Amino acid sequence: MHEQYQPREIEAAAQSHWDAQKSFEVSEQPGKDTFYCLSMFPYPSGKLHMGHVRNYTIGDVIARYQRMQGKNVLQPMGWDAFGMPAENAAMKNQVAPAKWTYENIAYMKAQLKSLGLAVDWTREVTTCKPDYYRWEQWLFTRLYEKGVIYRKNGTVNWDPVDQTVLANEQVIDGRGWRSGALIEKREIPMYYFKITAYADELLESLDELDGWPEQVKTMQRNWIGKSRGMEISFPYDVASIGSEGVMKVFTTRPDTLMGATYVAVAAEHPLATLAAQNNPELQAFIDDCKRGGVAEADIATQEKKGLATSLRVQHPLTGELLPVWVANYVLMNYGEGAVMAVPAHDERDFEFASKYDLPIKPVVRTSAGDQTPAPWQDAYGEHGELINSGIFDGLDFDGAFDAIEVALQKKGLGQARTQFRLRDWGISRQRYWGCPIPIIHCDSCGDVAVPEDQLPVVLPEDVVPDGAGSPLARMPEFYECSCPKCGAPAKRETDTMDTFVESSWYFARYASPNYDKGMVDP
Ligand code: ANZ
Ligand code: ZN
Repeated sequence: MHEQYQPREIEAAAQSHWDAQKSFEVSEQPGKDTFYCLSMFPYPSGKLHMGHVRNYTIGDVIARYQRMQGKNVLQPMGWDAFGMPAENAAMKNQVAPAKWTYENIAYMKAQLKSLGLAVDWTREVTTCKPDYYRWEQWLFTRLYEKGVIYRKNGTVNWDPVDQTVLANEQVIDGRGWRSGALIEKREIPMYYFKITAYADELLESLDELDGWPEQVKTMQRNWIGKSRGMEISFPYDVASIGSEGVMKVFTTRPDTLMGATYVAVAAEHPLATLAAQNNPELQAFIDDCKRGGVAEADIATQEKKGLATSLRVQHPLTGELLPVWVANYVLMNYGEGAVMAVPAHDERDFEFASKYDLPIKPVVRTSAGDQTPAPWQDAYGEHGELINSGIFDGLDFDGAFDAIEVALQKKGLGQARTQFRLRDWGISRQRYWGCPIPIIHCDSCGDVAVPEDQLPVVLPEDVVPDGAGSPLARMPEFYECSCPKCGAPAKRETDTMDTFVESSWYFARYASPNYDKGMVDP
């Protein structure tokens, strides 16, 4: 025996023995307990880094331990092989993303193998290969026909110099990473997965997830973000707005309705646009708000800023006229893009009202029992007994919720509703190195899903992108086609899917990676 551990000799011998024995190849064995040890598959970025080694070693320890317990253990490995880094490398080195990716996979696979992981390599999946992504396209067409995937306009970052759409991470301090040009927001048609239709199901299923850390489940719950509240309409003051209509808000605190002292809208709200028409200062403020980052976390922490407009709306119950403000803390894509502001009981409204000297009217008795305004230090956000609220005085939160709903319903100005924070998933990317979206655009038939017998829509692999938009959009040999419905000349979609679509289902493909009659062998 050697004094010292000799990894080259010992491990090479063990590994060639495992290879010869097919030690880690698994098949179904009725009666034997099963264990699926799934580690997140790597992006083939070039070489393994210590993070990979750490991660896959942990998985390997678990897999081997379970094997020693006598279980039939599946530990697969594959490649999350589409994505932007391959395009960036392609531009830098003038090499096709496909070639770069396949070379990285070969290199990293050799490295992974030298680690001697107990992986069943016969189940390797590579997401940029047609035998994988054809099933993703197949799923897309099924979901599209069911209406679970639909098309609508979405906002993208547009680089006016490079004439291309940029991913969020390619925008640095509001400028394009290559051109340095100021980025504009543009609306273009994109495809969406209707995940909001499953919001309740997703939320309820979290309760059934055993063994997951509570913080992770909480993060998921907050991400789905279910709120019970009320949609309340504030009728326009015709004298200042110039037309009839209502401004809607979503609130989780309808019990504080009698304490609303102003309303605030997002910079993108139609009332903000209207108010800015002959108000250059307001227009400049709106432009400034639109330029800022769109991340909710940034918006929550930034300094609250706003500008008054000359517009007024009526309080839905008292008819009192309330001023309309444009405020940077109101998000356009949540609720109705507008809030009824109750500075006495909402933190953000309190900060704003204090700054701009707007009235603060308490309508919930604090636990200390005080009820008259004067030197308010902070918003009181707890539920409690209503005060200063006329006929609703004395009610608690639930009582007030119901009574105010009834009062609003009588006037057709409000009703209870559930609001989710979750958004539908926009999966269109204006990039080359991704799974082609299997849609054909026909002038007479509209958007037609590619029929099953024409799948896969194969991505040409010998292309070197140059950064000026997707090369597919400049390749007639790719996009020229005929309509599957009427046969007329038509145009193939040139956008590709977000690479998270591939990494959403590879765990299932590992179960039957070579099955060619469907996504997974039933
Ligand atoms: C009045 C009010 C009074 C509110 C009060 C809170 C406390 P969650 O729980 O996250 O659903 N809100 C509604 N739409 C908004 C938007 N587009 N941008 C920013 N804020 C918005 O939050 C619901 C609350 O967030 C709503 O209830 C509204 O403020 C605000 F004492 O309405 B509340
Ligand atoms: Zn047609």
